[in-house]
Amino acid sequence: MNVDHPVVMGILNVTPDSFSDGGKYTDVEAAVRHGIELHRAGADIVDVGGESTRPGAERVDAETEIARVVPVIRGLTRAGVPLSVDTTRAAVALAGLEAGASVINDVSGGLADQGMARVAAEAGCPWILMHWRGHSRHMSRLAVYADVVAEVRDELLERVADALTAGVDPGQIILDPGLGFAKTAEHNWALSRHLDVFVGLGYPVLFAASRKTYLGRLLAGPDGSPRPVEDREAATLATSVLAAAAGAWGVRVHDVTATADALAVWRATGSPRLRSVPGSEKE
Ligand code: PMM
Repeated sequence: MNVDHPVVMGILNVTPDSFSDGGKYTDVEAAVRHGIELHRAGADIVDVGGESTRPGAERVDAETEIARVVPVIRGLTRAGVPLSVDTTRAAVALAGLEAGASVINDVSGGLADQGMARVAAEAGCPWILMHWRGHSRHMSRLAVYADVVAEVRDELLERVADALTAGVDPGQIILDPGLGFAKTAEHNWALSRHLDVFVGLGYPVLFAASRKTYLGRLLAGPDGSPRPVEDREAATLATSVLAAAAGAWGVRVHDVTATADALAVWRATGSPRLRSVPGSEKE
């Protein structure tokens, strides 16, 4: 299936501690219900994650991650919802693919688990390679760049080179600059401003700003306190429309209904290009 708007990836975190939806969908039925709602609201893909990557988050083990995501992926696959599995672990990616997911969303771009490239190469599925420098617990220490746009680009190209060496086909690769992952607010703005640099690399680009801390900081109240997570939606919509205009392949968001509305306006106004939606052929 091709769509004439950026692919909308709806976020479904089956975690107790993700920054926006943590704790809401820890039981399988509620998670599956929400995933179906996201799809009906216009999500082309639903991204199922079982480990929080919020700054400072502690890791969970692979068994816990698998136990969280697999039943939800199975339930959503039965309902015909195209899915990605959001994980840095090869074992979890494999379990997610076997349960019905058709895309690997790896926030470490293959760095966290050397086995991920082999899983992606063997599955032949789309693999989202996000820019990453280390696990969430200590990533804020790694937010040091002389030229953030050039360094993120070059580090992503190293991830691509490793993936290709492992036998991954270039057509499987989707890039993501990794907003908020070892990035300060200034770094996120610079990457947003220069999204064309990433689009120009020739791979589809995913933009994932939804409700992130830098938007809360931008919209801080007079006392300097960041805008609460639930009140960052209008700012998120602005980022999605700007990313669409800059040529992003997709946006990863919490509020799919609002995003679909905003992108409908962009589509009616602009000059849309077709994007293919992985996994949608199953429907
Ligand atoms: N951010 C989060 C989780 N997964 N995946 C990609 N590809 N890009 C991201 O920026 C990204 C991600 C953390 O945010 P969440 O708690 O809203 O899922």
